[in-house]
Amino acid sequence: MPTTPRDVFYATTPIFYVNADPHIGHAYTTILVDVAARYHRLAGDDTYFLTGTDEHGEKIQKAADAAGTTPQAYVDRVSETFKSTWDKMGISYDAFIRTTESRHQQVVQDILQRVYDQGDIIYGEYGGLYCVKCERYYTEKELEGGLCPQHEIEPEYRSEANYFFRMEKYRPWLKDAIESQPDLIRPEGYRNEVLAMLREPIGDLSISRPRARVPWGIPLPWDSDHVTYVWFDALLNYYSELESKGLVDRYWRHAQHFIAKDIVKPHGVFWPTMLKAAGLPLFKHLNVHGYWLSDERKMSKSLGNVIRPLDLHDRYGNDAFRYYLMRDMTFGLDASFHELGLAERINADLANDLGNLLNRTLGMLGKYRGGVVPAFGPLDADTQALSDRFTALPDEVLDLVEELQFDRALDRVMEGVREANRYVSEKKPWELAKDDAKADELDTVLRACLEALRVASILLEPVMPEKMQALRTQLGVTSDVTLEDARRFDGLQGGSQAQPGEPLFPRVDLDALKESLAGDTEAPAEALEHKDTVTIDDFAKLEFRVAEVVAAEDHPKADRLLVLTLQVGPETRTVVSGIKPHYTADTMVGKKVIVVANLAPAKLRGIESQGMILAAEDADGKLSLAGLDVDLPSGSEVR
Ligand code: ME8
Repeated sequence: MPTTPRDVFYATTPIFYVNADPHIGHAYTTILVDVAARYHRLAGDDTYFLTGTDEHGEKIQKAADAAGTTPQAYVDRVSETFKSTWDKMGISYDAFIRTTESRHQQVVQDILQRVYDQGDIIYGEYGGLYCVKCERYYTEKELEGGLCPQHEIEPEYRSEANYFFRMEKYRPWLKDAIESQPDLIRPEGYRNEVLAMLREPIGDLSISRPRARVPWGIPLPWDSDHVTYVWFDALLNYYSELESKGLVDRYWRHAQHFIAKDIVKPHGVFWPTMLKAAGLPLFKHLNVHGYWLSDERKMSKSLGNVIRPLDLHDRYGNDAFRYYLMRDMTFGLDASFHELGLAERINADLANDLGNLLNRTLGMLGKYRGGVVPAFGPLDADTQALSDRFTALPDEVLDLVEELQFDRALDRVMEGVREANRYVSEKKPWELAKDDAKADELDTVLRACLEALRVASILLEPVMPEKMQALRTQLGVTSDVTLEDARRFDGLQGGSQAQPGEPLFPRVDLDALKESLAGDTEAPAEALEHKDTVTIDDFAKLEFRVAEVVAAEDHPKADRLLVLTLQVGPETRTVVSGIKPHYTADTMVGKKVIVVANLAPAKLRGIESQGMILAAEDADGKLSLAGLDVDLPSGSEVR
């Protein structure tokens, strides 16, 4: 029987920029919201899960130019890549919004007009330091060593006549709102970060760009010479989705945004003040997680350390990958992504603890009871304790999920599984099986293990949807389950037949993995140096791009090195190159070169090089840069 919903859960991921394909950072937030949504659905909550893509702005326009295509064709293609990646990964989103959809644009224009009419948008001149990759101005104080803290690039000075949203006016209100609602921004560290921003003037927010410079955006309804600043446009997706579908009353006040720490300011400062000015209520929570680091650094295309989610999903299976991401990150803190860590986690928790309980239980059930699920005999104290532990788990797990402690929620279930394994070792069913007088006791032990597996499978299903259904199929349960089914320790049908199958989580061969990981980092460079043959797969790992040298200078600490600033499509990066005896700094500017774009960054005499440019060398050591026959835009791929 359908029950009345316990609660309402409206959850959003950031809408991702379409200037690059999805990496595991994007996958993490999306999987996280998927997991949260699945727990809420399991609890019977009225759940709505929104994701999508952020498709306007200068950065997208530049990426489209670099790809030699129109912005619309470009955003259509990359948005589809995001969508199909999430589909392949079984993400259960209820809606996928694109900011180029007319239903979204309409809501943005309506809200802009409303805020303009009430006098909260004014026209003025502004100059400041702007990071194109973040699409926002930075104050001197926010920069680290003069660089954008997110992208480690120097912001450019810009001054423009734009429309401004009178954000500063709402600062006292926002400070009060955050102070009076301690869990509005969670975890606390990020709440404090926003409160610290609000201790000083936040200024007014430039919310338009001249159309002559940035045509790719939503025109301001009262002045079509200007388009809407991408953040003002993008943040409104969370609301336009509901507004355009008549769902505001049902979901808006339950909104929970999930983001990483890179976009705390737009979400913690711009967004609430925009809502206030538009006369709309605040969201319920802003939930901020940390970064997945690769090589101990934030993953980014320009640093060449991006991990692609589908590679891992293909290699280890979707569910094991999801389990690792959820188990190995504590919400709010950074975590390091290591393939070896992923494999070790699979072996320890999934193959050893859970897989072992399933295999030994079904093995014994087959051997001693022909695979037929027995009824419980009398419950002894140990079995009762196991039952108590498992029936308490659903509430514990949901409470932890509510507090965003997904890692602890999973660990609670796994502790239960480990406890069940200990119970088997102590009860020694193989001994009980030798004594006919202990048949009831044996039934009890087998049944208790089957029930433990069933309950664990329900509570782990939001994280591992396919494998946990497969697990229950092996137990002989094929019907849908609810949270209520997890609250009982007698949910199986006595007399039903188990259906043992393939092991759910094969062990990963760690030695082989270590060898291949060591090989991965050395193979391409070494093979090229020694002119060994490489496989097509090795070659496909390298990414070559056309780059334009926009600045060059001598390395301050090395005679033979030049420090080049390259424009690679929309990205700017630094490459340190040993071409100096043959090319001087001033002759390099303006040249088109070919760069190995996904080389791990390396420091050369104190300056980090984010790639390598190609040059031919003759027997006398004379160099000639590899170039293009016909001029192509920077960022073009070389295959
Ligand atoms: O900022 N670790 O889009 P974006 C964890 N379009 N999460 C990561 C991550 C990492 N290393 N890297 C990225 C934008 N993410 C705007 C958002 S919303 C109205 C507009 C995830 O494509 C994380 O969720 O740069 C982060 O906040 C988001 O990707 C940034 O995605």
